Formats: sequence, C-alpha cells, structure tokens
Amino acid sequence: MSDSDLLPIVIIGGGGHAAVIADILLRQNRTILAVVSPDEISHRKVFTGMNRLVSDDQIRQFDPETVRLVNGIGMIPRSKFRQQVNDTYLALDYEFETVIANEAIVSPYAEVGPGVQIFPGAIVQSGAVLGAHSIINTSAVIEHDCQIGAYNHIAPRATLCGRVRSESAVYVGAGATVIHNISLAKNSIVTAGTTVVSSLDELQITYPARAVTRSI
Ligand code: JB2
Repeated sequence: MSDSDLLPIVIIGGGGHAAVIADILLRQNRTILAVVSPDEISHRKVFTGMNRLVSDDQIRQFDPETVRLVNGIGMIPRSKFRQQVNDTYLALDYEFETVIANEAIVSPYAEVGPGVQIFPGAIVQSGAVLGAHSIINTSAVIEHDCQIGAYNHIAPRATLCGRVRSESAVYVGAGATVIHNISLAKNSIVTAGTTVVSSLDELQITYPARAVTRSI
C-alpha cells in the first residue's frame, strides 16, 4: 500500500451509498475527516461521531495533497450529477480514492481505474478493465475480459459474462444478466432483472421487466 492510500478521506454525500462506503472504509481503518451532505446524516449509525459539512464549498478547506475524496452519491440512471461533482473537484486537483471492499474478489490480472468503488461480494475476473469512477455494487460479477467504461453503475447482483464491453455512463440494474460478448453503448440502461442477449445502442433501454399484479 502506498502512502497516498493512507491519506484521510472526505466523503461527498451522506445517503445510502455513502453509508456503505463509510462502512467499508472504517473496516479498513481509514480516517474519515468529514462527510459532506446538505441533509442530516445522524440517523445512520455508521456516521456516528463523524464531522458533517453541509456544503460542497467547504471541501476546499482541505489541501488536495493531503486528502482523498470519495464520491458517496449513488448513480441514478442518466443523471450526470455524480460525474459533475467529480469533474468539479478533479479540476481543482483533488484525487478520488479507489475503494475496494475487503470482501470483494478482484483478480490481480484485472485493471481498476481511479475512483472505482467495488462493494462486498463483488467478483472481478482476470483481464477485466474497470473504467474510472465506476461503481461495482454488492455481489455484482464482472467476468473475464469485460471492459467497463467510466461512470458505469453495475447494480447489486448484476452479472456481466465474459468480454462484455460498456461505454461511459452505462447503468446495469440489479440482478440483470448480460451474456458474453455484448456491447452496451454510452448511456444505455439495462433494467433490473433483464437478460440481455443483443447489444444496446446509445441511450437504448431494455424493456423493463416488471411484476404484473391484478386483483382477482
Ligand atoms: O450537492 C450535493 C448533494 N445533493 C444531494 N452535495 C453533496 N455533498 N451531497 C449531496 N446530496 C446528498 O446525496 C444528500 O444529502 C444525500 O445524503 C445523498 C443522497 O442519498 P440517497 O440515499 O438518496 O441516495 P444515494 O445516492 O446515497 O443512493 C442511491 O444510489 C445508490 C447506488 C440510491 O438509489 C441507492 O439505492 C443506490 N444503491
């Protein structure tokens, strides 16, 4: 582990996604200097005792050389907000920490970009490449030789079979399966639970699989 890995952390956002990240970092004995959230965070036990800042402007009190940022704002499909936050602070010379949970399995033959977040139970296999700032959520599987673009969100228990390629800002919903060798173009969305057997074009969305209920 290099010295920069040990720099204290400032988490941006204080909701559910940030809570999972804080939990991962605490179990790695990382120091969390502050959680930046306009909304109250005290109802989440994991933030107990942490310093809350209410405005993103306050991040600038920290010298970029002495902290690492973690974007704890989750990705909503087609929302650019998460990326805009990163762009703002990257332009100010801040760096975003790569967060890999102790309980994730990441092949030493995979490449993990800066700012990537890999949650507990996720598996990233040999030859996979994870683009910068992507989220590999709880128990997602990224099989061999997948190439994941920047700012993707691979939601819990989604499975990307071998050699799947995704461009930037792709969202793969919870429990979806993308079979081998499929391409997912920029900003495409795979809805939760879907099995994808043909490639998606830019901005395409799979037909949502939904439980249909009716009264009898
Ligand atoms: O401008 C902002 C801002 N706007 C909202 N600056 C900062 N620093 N924080 C901001 N927030 C914060 O994002 C809110 O104060 C709140 O703490 C957080 C959003 O929390 P929420 O729980 O609504 O969503 P999330 O982004 O943590 O999680 C979403 O994405 C995850 C990947 C949810 O959809 C989760 O279900 C999902 N797993």
